[in-house]
Amino acid sequence: MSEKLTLTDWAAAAAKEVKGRDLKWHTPEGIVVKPLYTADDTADIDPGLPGFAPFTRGVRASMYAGRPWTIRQYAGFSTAEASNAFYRRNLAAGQKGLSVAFDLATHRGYDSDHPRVTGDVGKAGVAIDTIDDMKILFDGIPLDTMSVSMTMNGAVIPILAFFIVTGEEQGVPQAQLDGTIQNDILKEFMVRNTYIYPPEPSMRIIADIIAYTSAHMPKFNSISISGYHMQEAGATQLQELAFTIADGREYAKAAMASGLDLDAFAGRLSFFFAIGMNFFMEIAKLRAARKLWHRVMTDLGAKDERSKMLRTHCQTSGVSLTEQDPYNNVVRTTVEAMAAMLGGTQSLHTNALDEAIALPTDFSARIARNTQIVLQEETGMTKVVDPLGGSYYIESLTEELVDKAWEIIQRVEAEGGMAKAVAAGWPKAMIEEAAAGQAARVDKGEQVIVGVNKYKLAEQDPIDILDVDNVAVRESQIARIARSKAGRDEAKCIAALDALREGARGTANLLALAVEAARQRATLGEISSAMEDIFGRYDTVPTPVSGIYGGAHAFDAAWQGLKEGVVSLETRNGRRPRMLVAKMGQDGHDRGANLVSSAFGDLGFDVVPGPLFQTPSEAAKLAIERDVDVVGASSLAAGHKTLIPELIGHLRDAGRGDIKVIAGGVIPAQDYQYLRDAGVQGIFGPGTNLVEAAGDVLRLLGHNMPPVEEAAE
Ligand code: MLC
Ligand code: 5AD
Repeated sequence: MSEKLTLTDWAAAAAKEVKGRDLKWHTPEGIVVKPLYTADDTADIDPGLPGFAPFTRGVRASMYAGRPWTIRQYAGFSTAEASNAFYRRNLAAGQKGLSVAFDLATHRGYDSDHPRVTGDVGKAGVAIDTIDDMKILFDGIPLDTMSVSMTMNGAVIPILAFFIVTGEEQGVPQAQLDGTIQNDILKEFMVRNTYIYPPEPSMRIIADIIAYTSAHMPKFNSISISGYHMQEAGATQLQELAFTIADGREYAKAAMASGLDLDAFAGRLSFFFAIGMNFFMEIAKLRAARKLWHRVMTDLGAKDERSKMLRTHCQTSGVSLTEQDPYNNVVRTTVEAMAAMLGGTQSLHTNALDEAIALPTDFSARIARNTQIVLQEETGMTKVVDPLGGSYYIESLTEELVDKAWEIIQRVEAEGGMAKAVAAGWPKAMIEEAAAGQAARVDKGEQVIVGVNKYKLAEQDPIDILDVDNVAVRESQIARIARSKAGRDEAKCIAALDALREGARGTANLLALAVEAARQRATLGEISSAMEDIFGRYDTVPTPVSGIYGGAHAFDAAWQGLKEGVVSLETRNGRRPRMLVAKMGQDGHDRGANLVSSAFGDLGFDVVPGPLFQTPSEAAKLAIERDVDVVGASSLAAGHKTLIPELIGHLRDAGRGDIKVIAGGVIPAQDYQYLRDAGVQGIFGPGTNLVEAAGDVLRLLGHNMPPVEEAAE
């Protein structure tokens, strides 16, 4: 019999194998992951049982052995007819729940005929202007049996009202409507930016919706408290976890403050997380989230155990996917989907392989959907509940995340809650710093992304992508708005809108009033602007972080060369090169724009961070007023073919065709020539290395730069 081996024996053996190299992994969360976990790490941990408090191992006793998670693919594009047909095809092919993506005009409360949204209609989701659109969207889809999620936060009141009245006109009473509305405004102010009203009335809207649904729609999830977009914006998993739970706590408190009993609504609060490539961290994150939520709700005084169950949807990470060598995305999404299921999600969206360039086609959507079906039906992975329960590593990582997130949640509480923290801006700044750090690691090759900074393809064939004919969609929407208005009783419609306006001034339930307006055929834009008349529309100016990207590159020769280039331009022109980073249309995805502002600022550029939601003419005006040398237009929501040529037109009309225009973001290779013909002088797609891009910009501004060496190689 050999002696019992100890950890010291293992450490000696491992050290010998790697010649003493340190094998600890310092994650962006500030967690030090060891190369080995043993029973010593979990001696004090009792994860409990699935279906029982604190639900670390899952909210159901039988979990997927009893019923697998819902395959719920988020989708929507162009018109209600096209999206309805797409949903029906997907349901016939094995999808189980619906999840509606609206276009950005709808998100921001504008009808399709509004002049601010010409580039956005039908592009990133489906255009919904009237109850007639909503009825077409769900035509032939029984709302009493199909659960429907709607990702809506800004224009929640008209959208939910349309949904309720659509049910009504299908013969489905409100009490039977099953689904979820995202309705999470705090993360909009933090990262996603499709808000309409200022924070205070926005929080009131949420309380009104929770009050209405808990009284009339017992099967409906009143909110989907979302961390997803934080991770997309660059948050670490720890930040995503902590801020999401803190947001949940804030909403529960807001609803209680409006007079509701916690247990009357808490069972219908729901969550939404991103699942990225850090496999075990993601599994631990979902387990930690459940344990934390149980703690928070117990603290707030919930009595019913159902009130303390964190039920969640997950979506595989969009930002983890690449334009380069896009078939790798199928592999990434599979790994992420496995993490979501091993973490115990209730519902899942798997991204399509063309994610980094366009919305899914039938082909890419099929592979994405089948990724889940294969996991559910071919692998046997659903047969055992929480199969990683008891894993030394997973259990100890779960606890570490719980403890670290709890510290952040306590800080939020100490400072008066999440609404105050969001107003103060520190969570957003923390996320942007994490994003800049991550971009620097990728651009320096320290964090590998296959096909982007390592194992690059010499040449890449373009793949077929979905292209929405935005002009045609807009015209057909405008025609339908006119028909809908022509068929209504104008006086009744005006009275309903007046009542809504009065309600906004007072304390009546806004959703109840909007349901009446929807019955009277008021449009989405009319309902939104009735409330805007009282609440106003919210605006912010971006404040890019500084020093993180530049700091990470401080000792790189290429970076130094760029800084010298900036200085030499300054010497030649008598001022630093000046760049407007423009965001046009209703596209609020500002991670790219903020990163560019921040990195170019670190290089010494004079950066003008443009406000969100400008029209092309407003962006041109700002560029001229600030006398910039170059405008960098960032586009992530498919408006580039409309908005950027218009911007160039306005600059030329004003006699400032000398101001150079470059474009960056989600721009498919198929569109490059179109943009070049329109006068765009540089195009930077997803996965662009900012050091290389800065070299290109300096060259464009007339500096004689040698090509920057590939940073990653
Ligand atoms: C589940 N059930 C079981 C069971 N498992 N019953 C017995 N045994 C088991 N093992 C029951 C549940 O209790 C429930 O009934 C019913 O089955 C449905 O299961 P569920 O687990 O609640 O799933 P689901 O209906 O799919 O709801 C999941 C959810 C919900 C609670 C997370 O909120 C949801 O669907 N969210 C989706 C959000 C979404 O799609 N978001 C997209 C964002 S995209 P009962 O009666 O208890 O309810 C985005 C991108 C962008 O945001 O644009 O930025
Ligand atoms: N259809 C399908 N997926 C979409 N996404 C956004 N809009 C749509 C849409 N209309 C997905 C992408 C993105 C995330 C926010 O949601 O994966 O990363």
